[in-house]
Amino acid sequence: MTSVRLDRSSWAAPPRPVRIVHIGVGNFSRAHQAWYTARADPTGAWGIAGFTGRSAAVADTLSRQGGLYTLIERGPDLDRLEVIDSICEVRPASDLADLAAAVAAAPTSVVTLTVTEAAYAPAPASGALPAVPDRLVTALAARFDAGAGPLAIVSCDNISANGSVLRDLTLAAADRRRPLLGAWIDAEVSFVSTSVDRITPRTTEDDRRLVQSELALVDDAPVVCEPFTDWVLCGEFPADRPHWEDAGARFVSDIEPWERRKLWLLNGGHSLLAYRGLLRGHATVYDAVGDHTLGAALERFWDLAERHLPAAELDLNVYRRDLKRRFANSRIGYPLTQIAADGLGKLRSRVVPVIEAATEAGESPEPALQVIAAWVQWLENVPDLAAVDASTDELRPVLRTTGGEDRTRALLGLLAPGWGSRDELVTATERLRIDLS
Ligand code: CS2
Repeated sequence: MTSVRLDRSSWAAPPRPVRIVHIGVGNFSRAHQAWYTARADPTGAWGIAGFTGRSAAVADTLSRQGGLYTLIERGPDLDRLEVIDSICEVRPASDLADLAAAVAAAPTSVVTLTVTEAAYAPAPASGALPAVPDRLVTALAARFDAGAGPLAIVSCDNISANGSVLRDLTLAAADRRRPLLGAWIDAEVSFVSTSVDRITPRTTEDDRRLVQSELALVDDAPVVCEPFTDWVLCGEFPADRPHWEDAGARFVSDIEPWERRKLWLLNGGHSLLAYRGLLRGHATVYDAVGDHTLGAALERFWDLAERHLPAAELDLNVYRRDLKRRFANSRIGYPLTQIAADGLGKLRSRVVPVIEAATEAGESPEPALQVIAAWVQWLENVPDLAAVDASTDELRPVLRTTGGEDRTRALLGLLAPGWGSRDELVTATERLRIDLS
């Protein structure tokens, strides 16, 4: 069978008009928000202009393909392939003038972001604000100057109260820039908090070959994800938005229970399996969850977390049962190294709050503390720190100059304010670390 290159010349529908700007085009946003938009809007009224995040590599490839790519939904038994056409253009993050122009354009009503947890943290040494809100402020200033009216900014990163955190950072960055800008943002720009969920492993050469053999398409940028997907949103859309609910998204008045359920149970569970699994020689979530010791540790962690979630509202039995099925999807092969990366930023949202909730209630946090202990032990053996954590500047001095309990203390100090001086937490973590080593 002859294959054709996937690009706009082989695609019947015209490019959609841009009404959404996305910052951080990567595999996850293409498996999630871009899929929701394509699914919710089959008539093609909503197009996305994408800007890359940390890695600009995908910009060239996707641009060559006119933004088109294949989404491979990988179930336990079969793959379902579909070409997604909601992204119309993709540019590198460095094109700040283009970003500003896209956000300032009157038809743009929504800006979505997937920029990773680390992008929301101020620089450790200088306390300087992170770069993403600064870029956002440049873009919002252009919209203010253009008189293009209100819009919604939708954070889709795995941190709690992501919309509110981004709002505070953006307003702080705006205040430093121009006096009236902050007031305009406050009045006209809404920051929507969301909980996002879809397991999206890295794409492999086999996936590219699969697209070629199944669809006769040469696609250099397919994305693989599990069939499950979830999106919970909370906040106003002062301009317009796609009917994402038609694709299954849920709009709620209080995001906290939903984001906690997802961050604590799924992401926290992932990190437990990643650090403990890598220490035990496993490679994927599927391998780790099948290890009886880790399966039991996961249940204990979930039991602890569940005691601090509003059970009635969240249908936790069903959620946990589904999670087990999702983790046991052998065909996803989700690499533990992918989860282990950027632990400092990730653990702050997914494991630290569980430990805090347990200690405040006078319970032993040990089922959650083991994740931190395993992270500390895993960091010990990482050959190239820069390759596994964006917070290298914070971690490197600690890893270079300390060892044993001092190192554990220093790492806990980085994870959460005051933790470095909580002796009982440091001793318990160090004891668990030694058990895992
Ligand atoms: C994972 C997440 O890599 C990780 O840290 O825990 O990417 C996880 O797969 C997604 O949040 C699932 O929605």
